[in-house]
Amino acid sequence: MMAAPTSVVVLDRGNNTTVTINLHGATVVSWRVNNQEQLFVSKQAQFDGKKAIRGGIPFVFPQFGQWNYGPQHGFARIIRWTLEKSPDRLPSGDVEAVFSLMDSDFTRSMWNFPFRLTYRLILREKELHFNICVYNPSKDLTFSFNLLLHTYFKVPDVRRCQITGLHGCTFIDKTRDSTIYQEGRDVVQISEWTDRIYQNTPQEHIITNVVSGRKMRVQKYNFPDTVLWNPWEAGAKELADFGDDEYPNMVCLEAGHVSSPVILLPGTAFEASQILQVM
Ligand code: TA6
Repeated sequence: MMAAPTSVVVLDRGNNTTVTINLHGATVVSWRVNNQEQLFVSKQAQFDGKKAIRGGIPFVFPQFGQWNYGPQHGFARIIRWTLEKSPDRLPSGDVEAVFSLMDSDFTRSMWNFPFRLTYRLILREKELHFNICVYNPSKDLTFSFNLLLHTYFKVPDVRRCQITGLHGCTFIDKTRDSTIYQEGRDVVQISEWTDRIYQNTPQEHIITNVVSGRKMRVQKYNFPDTVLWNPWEAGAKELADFGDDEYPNMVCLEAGHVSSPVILLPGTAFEASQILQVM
């Protein structure tokens, strides 16, 4: 009896510092720093290989949000990726692995373009690095896409988190008919249903009061936008794969290129990266 192909890849740096990736959507489903989990995954998350995993870091491509051609947030987070390079310890002691996704009959049935996605993760002592490359192998087709890392941070109580790096930015408020406002606060706190696409945000955000009372630094490159989301009480109840009582224990702060699409000419590549650091 052939063993089922593995769907889970673990990078182990030692000292109980690990990152676990489910090949379904190349979804990071766990990041433990000295045995402390940094990411939120719903107790009701589905791992049936059909829908996106509710939590961790779903990979959003080629569409952010509603899409006439396919599922919300695109197809990358609901298809199986390839482990391109198995976990490998670098001279620095860090551990890296590379995942890839390319077009298929399934993807072309929704979005008729060839593409090559490579997704490199590097696990450092208290940091997780993400390097993404989107390549257009076509000779004559230009395509456009959104790209976003839909990160669910685990927090003891979202109402006690403070988020910096949004002051002065315009944002699309999806809780208020997608009207555009400007953020007047130096420090943003969440005390209600929040679903905002902040535009042209700084490269760095800090979230206070994540797990163990620590801070999380988020640094992003070529991700001009930052999405902030918490479904709150009513929204949690509407999500079948999200516990009614789980909303206080998560905050999504998502680095992305979503306000405007990336336009990729034939034979060219787009690169973006993110660094998460426990402070
Ligand atoms: O990133 C915020 C958001 O776009 C919200 O509007 C909410 O829909 C969330 O994504 C989760 O979307 P999902 O398709 O994973 O249920």
